[in-house]
Amino acid sequence: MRLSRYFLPVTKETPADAQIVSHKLMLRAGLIRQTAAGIYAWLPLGLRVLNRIEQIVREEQDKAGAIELLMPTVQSADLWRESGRYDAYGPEMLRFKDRHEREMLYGPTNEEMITILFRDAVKSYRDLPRTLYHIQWKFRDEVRPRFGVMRGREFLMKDAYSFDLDEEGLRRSYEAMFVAYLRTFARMGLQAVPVRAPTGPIGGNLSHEFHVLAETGESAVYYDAALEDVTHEELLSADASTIARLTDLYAMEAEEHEKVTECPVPADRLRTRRGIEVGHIFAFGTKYSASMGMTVQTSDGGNVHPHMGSYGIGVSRLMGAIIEASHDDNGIVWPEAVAPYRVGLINMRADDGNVTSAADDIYGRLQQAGVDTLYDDRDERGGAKFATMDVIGLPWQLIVGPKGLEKGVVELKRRATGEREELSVESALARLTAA
Ligand code: 5CA
Repeated sequence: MRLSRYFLPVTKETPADAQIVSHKLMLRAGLIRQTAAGIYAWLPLGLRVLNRIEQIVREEQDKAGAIELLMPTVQSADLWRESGRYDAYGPEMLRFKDRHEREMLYGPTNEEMITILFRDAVKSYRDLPRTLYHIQWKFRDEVRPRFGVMRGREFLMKDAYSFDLDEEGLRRSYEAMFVAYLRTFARMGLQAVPVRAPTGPIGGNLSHEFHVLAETGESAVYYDAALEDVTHEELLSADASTIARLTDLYAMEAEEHEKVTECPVPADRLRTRRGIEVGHIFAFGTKYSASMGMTVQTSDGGNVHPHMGSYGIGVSRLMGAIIEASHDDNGIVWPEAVAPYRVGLINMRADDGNVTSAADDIYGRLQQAGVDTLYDDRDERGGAKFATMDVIGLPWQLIVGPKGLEKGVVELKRRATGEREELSVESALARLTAA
C-alpha cells in the first residue's frame, strides 16, 4: 500500500482524554477513532490488526474442533425471558423496541441464542459433543467505558459454546478450550496467566480468566512464581500434564485471593502483578439446557439436559493488551503475528527521480514476493517519515536514500530493537522474503 493513497490519520499530539499508553498509541497511530462514548470506528490500519488477531483466534478455535457460525447482534427479549436472564441482566443490556413495539436488545453475549439453535436441531446423543463459536460484535452499556477498546461499550468477542452429554465430557471440552487459549495468546507473543475465577452472572462452578500481565491492567493478580517458568514452547504444545500443572498452580484475582485464609503458596513464591482479562471460560453444566428445556436422547433411551460451557475472548480488547505489553517511547512494537504490515518501506527523497525509481522497484518486488508492505512514497521530510513508521510499529523498516544508493546499499531497521544494518538491495529482499 502506498501511503500517498492510504487513509492513515497519524497525529503527533498525545490525545488529552486517553489515560493509558495503548489508548494513546491507538489514537496517535491512526488505528481507531471514537464516535460515541465507548464506541469506536476501526480505521484501515487498525482493522488490519483486528483481522489478524481474529484470524489467530479462529485458527486455534478450528484446531480445537470448534465449528464457526454467525449469530446476529440483535436479539429478541423473549429469548432472554426463557432463561430468566432478561430481568436479571440489568442496565448493561441495551434494550429497544422495533416498529411493532416488540422488545429487542443488542446482544451482550449469546448463551440463550445458541441454546435454542442447538435445542431445535439436536435430539440424539449421536450429535454430541459439539462446540460452536462465532466472532461477533457485542454491546454492553458499561457504567464507565474507558481505556479505549479495553473497556468499550461496543466490542468484538469470540464466544464459543460446548454441548456434552455429561460432566466428564464437559470437562474434556473445557480443557480443549483451555489449551486453545494458551496457544492463541502465545501466538500473539503474550504472556497470559490462567486465573481461577468466580462465575458471576454467567453461572456455573468451574471458570478461568486469562490475564495478560501489564502494569496498566484493571485487575491485580496473585500467582505462584512457578507460572513464570512455563515456556512459550510448552504453551504452544500444551499436553495433559501442562494443563494439569497450569490449572493446579495458584493464580487468583485480588478479591478472591483476599478470601483465602491459608495461602498454599509460600510468601517468597507469591507474585502480584496487574493483569488485563483477555479471555474468560466457564463450565456451567445444565443451567441453560434445563431452564430452556433442551434435552437429548441417550444411547439407552433416556433423556438428559446437555452439559454446557461458554468460552469468551475479547478480540478488540486484545489489541489494547498487545500494545500495553509491546511498545516503547516511540510507539507501538507489533509482534510479527499481528502486525498490520510486515515492512515499512521509506523513500527518503520522493523528489529525487533515482531514489524514487529504486524505491518503486523494491516495492514492486516485495509485493510480488507477497510481503505485506506499507510504502511511504510521500514527499515529506525524512524525520517525519521515521516518526510515523516508529509510532505505527511495523516489525521492519527498509530505508532507501541517495547516500546509500551511491554505495549500493539500503538500510534495514528492526523496530523491536532499533538495530540498523546496511545491506545490498538483494540481501535486504532476501531477508524480508524469508519466512
Ligand atoms: N458468555 C461469556 C463467555 S462466552 C462472557 O460473556 N464472558 S465475559 O463477560 O467474561 O466476556 C468475555 C471477554 O470479553 C472478556 O474476558 C473480555 O476480554 C471481553 N470483554 C468483556 N467486556 C468487555 C468490554 N466492555 N470491552 C471490551 N472487551 C470486553
